[in-house]
Amino acid sequence: MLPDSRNSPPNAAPVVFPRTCILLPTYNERDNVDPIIRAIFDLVPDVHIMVIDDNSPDGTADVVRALSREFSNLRLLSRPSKEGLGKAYLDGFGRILANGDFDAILTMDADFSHHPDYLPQILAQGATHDVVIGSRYTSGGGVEGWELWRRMLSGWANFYCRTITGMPLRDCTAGYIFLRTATLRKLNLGGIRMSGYAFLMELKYALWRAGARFAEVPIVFRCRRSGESKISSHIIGEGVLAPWRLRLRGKF
Ligand SMILES: Nc1nc2c(ncn2[C@@H]2O[C@H](COP(=O)(O)OP(=O)(O)OP(=O)(O)O)[C@@H](O)[C@H]2O)c(=O)[nH]1
Ligand SMILES: [Mg+2]
Repeated sequence: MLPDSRNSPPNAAPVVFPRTCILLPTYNERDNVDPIIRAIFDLVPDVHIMVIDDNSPDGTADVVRALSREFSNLRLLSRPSKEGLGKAYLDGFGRILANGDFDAILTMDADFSHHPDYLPQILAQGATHDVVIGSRYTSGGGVEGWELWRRMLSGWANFYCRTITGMPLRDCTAGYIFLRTATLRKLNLGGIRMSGYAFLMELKYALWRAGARFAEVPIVFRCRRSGESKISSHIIGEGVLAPWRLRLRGKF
């Protein structure tokens, strides 16, 4: 446990953060990766960051290699090819669990949609919860800059997922997630097969079924700062089927 007194009012007991490794998946995030790593270390210098890059053709990994000479808490997991968000995260989870040095993992996008400013609050909630979600759909949260179709798709997807699976979460497709490693160890990670948004639902569903204590911290999700989205019709299609697959799996 690492005390971080910068986030406490004078004379208050310091907020105690769990020892956390932030996983940043990247595919063609060359222009975002340097500023986001600096922004994270500026706010929470004691965390570790693992960038999980799927051999981005734009040279994202080279930027991370250069930065790792400046920041000793930064490492790069370089994977041979693009396999989707789910596979990238599972690879990162496996390495963190094998390593055993961390109390918690935090997943976040590298494009500033998940702003680092929320980290102190999410980590503070992590002291008393197994899972903390940076949530767009809890009171005080929101989305800025998305076209109408994307807002409607995301809002509908959450309502749909909650209704079909019974998960009592406001933001079932969120990717800004703090997870205790002890809770993650209870899951059969080898059984998690989905990718994209479906992976994010499957992970939360597995955590919920394992009895995890959840908190949702409101965040405003903003459009990516630079570069292109990797969302595709395949990712959306898998997301539409995911709640039904999870519900059926839960029954048998
Ligand atoms: N390692 C790895 N990272 C990925 C892959 N696909 C997406 N990512 C990263 O995962 C995060 C989320 O992907 P985005 O493309 O931003 O998806 P999104 O947030 O749904 O779409 P936008 O809002 O349009 O940006 C970003 O940091 C991506 O670089 C992948 O196949 N492998
Ligand atoms: Mg994004």
